[in-house]
Amino acid sequence: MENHQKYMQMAIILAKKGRGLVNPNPLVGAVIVKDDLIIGRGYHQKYGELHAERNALASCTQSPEGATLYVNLEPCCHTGKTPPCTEAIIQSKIARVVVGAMDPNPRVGGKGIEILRKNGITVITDVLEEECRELNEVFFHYIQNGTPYVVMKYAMTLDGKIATYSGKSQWITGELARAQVHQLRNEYKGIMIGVNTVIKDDPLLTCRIEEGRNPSRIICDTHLRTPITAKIVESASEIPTYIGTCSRDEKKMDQFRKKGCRLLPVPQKNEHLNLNDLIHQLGQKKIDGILLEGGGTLNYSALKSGIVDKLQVYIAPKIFGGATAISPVEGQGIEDPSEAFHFKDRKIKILGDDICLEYYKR
Ligand code: AOF
Ligand code: ZN
Repeated sequence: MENHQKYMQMAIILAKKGRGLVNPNPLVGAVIVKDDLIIGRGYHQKYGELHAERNALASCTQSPEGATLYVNLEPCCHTGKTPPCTEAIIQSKIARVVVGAMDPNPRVGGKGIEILRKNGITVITDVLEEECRELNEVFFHYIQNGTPYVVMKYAMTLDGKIATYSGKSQWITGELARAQVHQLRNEYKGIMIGVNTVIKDDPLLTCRIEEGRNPSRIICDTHLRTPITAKIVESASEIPTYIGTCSRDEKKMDQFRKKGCRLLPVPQKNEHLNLNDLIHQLGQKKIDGILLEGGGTLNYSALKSGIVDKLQVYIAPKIFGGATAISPVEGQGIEDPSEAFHFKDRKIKILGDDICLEYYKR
């Protein structure tokens, strides 16, 4: 019995070690197996450094000649920041390569596998393909669109509130859900909020896990109303901070620049800034994924402009009530249920007493 799935699972686990460190490149892990014995393993550790395949080959405890290499992404065949992995695989006399998902990077896109086969290497594809695609959903989106993958994330009560009528929101979910959120802040390159949230909550949006890294903060601020004394602004010299704005008040913009903020001039669309334009600019700045953390006005604009790729909703077993207590998506809303924003491919995670629902754009 072959253990393709077992070894691919190991490659995925290895790949995950690169989370937060390799953006905008993919998470890749590789395992080299000979006579059902693991003789090498490696993963892509840092952006611009050696790919998983080369790290695995370098770690081999015996000759990889005749061995099988498991890798969650099709090996590359181009010279980028590093030479093609296909070359290293061929040279090492690996006999067989088992691939999880094909690489949609136009510089690879099936050519990696073709080269391996031309050199007499047996290639097996699509092993745990779905898991491998999910692992790199950010990369797959970014390499094909050039814009960040946007995840709208919020936590609410059973009656759909994100704060009480007095505006207080700490805490809705339990510890497990909150820990997962910090994990996401470590993984996603960007975190986006609207100016109202800055004014109301004055958040820092940092990642509070050991050895984690902070995401770049992005404030959507049509009229440049962010308080110059906001914590985000005060910490902008240490943590990359972007302010997307339609304001052209150079004097005011300079005050923010002096604090280390990066201002992105964005055209206006209706009463708000054009989110599609903003995410294109962020894509050019190598921001491959964004956690959208509200508030309600921005969430509605994001849904309306079609930039939301994934929804992540945490639900806590509590009820706040209150006709004026706010909900996750505000704005004008739709008039008729037939105009609803639709999602697909539901996933449910249990986090203690809370649940986490994930849906994808339809
Ligand atoms: C990675 N790590 O382990 C694998 C990658 O610019 P480069 O040379 O680092 O190449 C990046 C591309 O290489 C990337 O977009 C993907 O298509 C391919 N595979 N990349 O960063 C890896 N296997
Ligand atoms: Zn490579």
